[in-house]
Amino acid sequence: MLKKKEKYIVAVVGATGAVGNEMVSILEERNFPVGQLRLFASERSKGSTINFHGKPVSVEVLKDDVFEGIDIALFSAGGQRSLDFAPAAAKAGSVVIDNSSAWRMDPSVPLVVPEVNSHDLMWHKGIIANPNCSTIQMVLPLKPIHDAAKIKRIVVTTFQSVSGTGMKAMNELHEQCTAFLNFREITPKVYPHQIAFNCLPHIDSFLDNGYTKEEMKMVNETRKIMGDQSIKVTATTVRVPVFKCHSESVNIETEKKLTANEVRAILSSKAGIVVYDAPQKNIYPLPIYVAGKDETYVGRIREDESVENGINMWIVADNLRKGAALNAVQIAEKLIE
Ligand code: 25A
Ligand code: L14
Repeated sequence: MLKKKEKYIVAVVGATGAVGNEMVSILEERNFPVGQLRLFASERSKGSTINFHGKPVSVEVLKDDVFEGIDIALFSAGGQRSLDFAPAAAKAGSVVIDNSSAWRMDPSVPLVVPEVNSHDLMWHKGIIANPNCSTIQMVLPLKPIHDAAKIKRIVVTTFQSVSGTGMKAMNELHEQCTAFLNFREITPKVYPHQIAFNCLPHIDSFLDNGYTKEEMKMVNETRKIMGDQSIKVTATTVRVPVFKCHSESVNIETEKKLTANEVRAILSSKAGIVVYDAPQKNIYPLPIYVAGKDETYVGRIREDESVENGINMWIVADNLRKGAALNAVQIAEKLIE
């Protein structure tokens, strides 16, 4: 467990990736009490450096025996690395905050969005899981609505940016757009189809039930974070040619009736949420404006006229920040509070 200190030795595993990079800059921005920063990636990145508070920090190769003395280890190097190295880190006394899906549904691992269920941090045993990006931005506004009116069912469709897949996918979208506009041939590499000027109803791999893993993560993680197995969830996850921010069309049915104005009032007072909802003035959340922001933006709040107690809304958040790196750093902040 973490002992109270003035400054902590913090590691970022997968530091050269899209999420890892963001973790380093968020630790700096929020002035997290870092005594020493250790950066890890694969052999490929050996010798490269990343600046932290104006000073270059060298990237080291990840090995089992590097964790001695590290207080907090933020992992974002893919699921396999988390399975392979998080237990060794926890055994060495580090608290691991893991961004992959490897440990999320393990009953001995808390799955935490600080604004929603920071109480679950109490029972961690060395590994804490950071939820899926699409799930984080959905449960953040839905939890206070659930507390007020009990959500019975959620129907969600996502519009997910390519940065969720990592740096390679961001480069691929850029290259395909350039190729398309110059009448050059496009050869997909990261995704099974062209992503430029297209939408792919396919994120992560397909399961026997016809859903993707990403869709089932939204179902199972939502229930675990909200602490309510009775909530029914169905999801369709779609990759869109956007660089940063995931958007979501969310429909909920509640036990108690809520008007659109009541929902706006509930959400307006909550930390981490911005109600951005004046459609007559063309005001609604957009990925290009929410990119780089910490808050989750909610708009297009309206009553679903096809059912008795239903609400529709449009939710946008920066998937690399609240969806990944920021949420992980906020968990670390709670731990040292
Ligand atoms: O293994 P998985 O489960 O399939 O998942 C790996 C993918 O998950 C992304 C990650 O993006 C990667 O594409 N990812 C991780 N967490 C995520 C999250 N929460 C997530 N996506 C969404 N949500 P990435 O490429 O941006 O970051 C990868 C980071 O992990 C480091 N890493 C990889 N293998 C490692 C390792 N670290 C330690 N030990 C290992 N064995 C990786 O470091 C990076 O920091 P790197 O040194 O390998 O990357 C340096 C540059 O090389 C590029 N690159 C990555 N893979 C390849 C590659 N270049 C060529 N060929 C490749 N196969 C990276 O873009 C990086 O810039
Ligand atoms: O479970 O957009 O963290 O491809 C990693 C990949 C979330 C989605 C996870 C993507 C996923 C992400």
